[in-house]
Amino acid sequence: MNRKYFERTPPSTRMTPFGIFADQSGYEPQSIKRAVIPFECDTFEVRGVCGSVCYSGKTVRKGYDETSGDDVYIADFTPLSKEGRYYIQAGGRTSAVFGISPNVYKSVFDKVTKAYYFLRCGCGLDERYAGVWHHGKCHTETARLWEDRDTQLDVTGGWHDAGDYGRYVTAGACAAAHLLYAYKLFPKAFDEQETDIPHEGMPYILSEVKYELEWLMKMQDSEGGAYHKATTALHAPFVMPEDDREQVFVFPVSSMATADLAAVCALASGIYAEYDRDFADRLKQTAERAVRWMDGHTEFIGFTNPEGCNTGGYGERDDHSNRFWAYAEMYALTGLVLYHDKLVKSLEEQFPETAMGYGEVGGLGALSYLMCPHPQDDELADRFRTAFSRKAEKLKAASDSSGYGTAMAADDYNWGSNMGLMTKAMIFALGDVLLGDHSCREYALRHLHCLLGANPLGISYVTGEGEFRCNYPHYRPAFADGIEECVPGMVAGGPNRYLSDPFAKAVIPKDTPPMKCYADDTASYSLNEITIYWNSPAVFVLAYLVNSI
Ligand code: 9MR
Ligand code: ZN
Repeated sequence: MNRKYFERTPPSTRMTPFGIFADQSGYEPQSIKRAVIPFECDTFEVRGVCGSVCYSGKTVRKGYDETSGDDVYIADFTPLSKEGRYYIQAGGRTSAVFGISPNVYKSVFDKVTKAYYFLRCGCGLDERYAGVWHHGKCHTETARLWEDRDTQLDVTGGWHDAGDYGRYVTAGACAAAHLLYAYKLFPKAFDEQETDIPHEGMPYILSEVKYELEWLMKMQDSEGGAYHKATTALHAPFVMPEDDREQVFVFPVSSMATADLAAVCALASGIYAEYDRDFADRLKQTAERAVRWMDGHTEFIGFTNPEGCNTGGYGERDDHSNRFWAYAEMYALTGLVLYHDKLVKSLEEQFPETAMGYGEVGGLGALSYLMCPHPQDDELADRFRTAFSRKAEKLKAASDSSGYGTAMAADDYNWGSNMGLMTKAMIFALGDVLLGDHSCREYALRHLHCLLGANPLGISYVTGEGEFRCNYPHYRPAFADGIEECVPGMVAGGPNRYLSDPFAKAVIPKDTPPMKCYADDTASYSLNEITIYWNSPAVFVLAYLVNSI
């Protein structure tokens, strides 16, 4: 590994210069506006950037908050609705500058969406679209099957998964599905998206997701199964992607990858039909071949890394939720009773029916069923609606009792906790638009506020957004390009109380409260990596918020 990587002064010693924590993007004029003050004080002021006092109020003590270890006081400035740029002042300390404006999340929405362009593999990034972060073509050579090195395959394209340059089918299918559902539910948000990428006569987001779908389809073998991943044998050193010239291998088929491929291709086929008939047909054929493979392989075929390979495993304990999701999407696409029967049968197995992550995908299946244009079994639809509404109620209660306003329990601060934060906000978005519970919007916002700076470290977990933001993610190009400012729009994994890498163990004291177990440092892969499926829930939530302005 690059020597420089170890010799650099750890930026994790960078502390927030602010003592009061607010959403650094800001607040919509009519929304509830609260900042967190983690020290005793009675009054606060909100000042315009020019220094004039625009609002003053009394704080309310919320009490001791266990996940942060802070004694929390709330500064509520909801009545201040005038557009502008502000900061809060109390007890001799200040917050970062934030905005109040109707489209205050538009810019961060554009950034987290554009992040996918920066993660493209195999095409090179044009200066016209990528600005200073342009770079050459990567991973363009023919791959070889891990288990039969003489067999060569073209699996170029898709997005790099994360800080590493691997490409994994389950992770890619999940991220693409989040983006496709964001588009399906909140199309208006993408209508006006000005983000500049190569367009294909379809909305911006669909052009971007198409890039991943083309790759996903290449990962299908001749029998319909999906290879689990395409990566080098070992993680690349901290070099630019085009300088990673090791052989790419394609690893064996797994039943999770095959089911997820079927699901996402079926979902996509319905969406792209309006713009590109050929592409939609190819997606449908891929999905059909994958479900046929599933019918012929009812046993679980998992994945563990073979000896000699250390890239991501993405193993799962079972494929129950994956199969359910696949049949649900096939039914939504075709309306065929045979798929309805299969999805009902798949529910004989136990799995969480509201889960939205890359491992458990039951929530995506339930969402598919609820949005399906074909006849529904009332009882089943009710079951899914009830599951979502119970989940939302449970999360609301947790959020109401938490100092920083999120439904995150201590144990939720694990690897990639910002995915947990944003998938909870996804549940609230669905509670609002699917179940008609409009009180959910405020809860979704609270989770976004936490991501964007209303947290005990006073940091925005999105690169390029906010006055004090993460800038040194465990993301190879961010280190190797030599550019001080990180590519914008990347959501960092976030606090992880389990401190699962040597750097985290070395710099974070053991008894640190879960919400403070974070360091903005390239070296820490368990705290500060980025991934395509940590960004995608944020895109979903922001699309929901931007759509309803
Ligand atoms: O998010 C994954 C985490 O739960 C695992 O413990 C960890 C170790 O296997 O891997 C994480 O996933 C990584 C994947 O394996 C490779 N790409 C980056 C992912 C995020 O760190
Ligand atoms: Zn690449």
